[in-house]
Amino acid sequence: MILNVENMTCDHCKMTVEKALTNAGFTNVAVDLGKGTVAVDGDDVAAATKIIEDSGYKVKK
Ligand SMILES: [Cu+2]
Repeated sequence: MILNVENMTCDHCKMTVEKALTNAGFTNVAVDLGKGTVAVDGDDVAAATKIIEDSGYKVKK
C-alpha cells in the first residue's frame, strides 16, 4: 500500500515513520520525502495510519 502523509519534512521524519512502522511489524517500509508518501507491504491501511498518526504525522484520507 502507499499512504500520503502530509507533514514529513526531513530525514528525522523519515526515520521516525520508518522505525514506527517497522517496530510494529510492517516490512519494506519506504518513505519518499519528495512525494510525501509511505510505501509499505500489506493492505491494513487503518493500522498503518494509526501508527503514523501516533508518531505525529497526518495521513491524507
Ligand atoms: Cu522532520
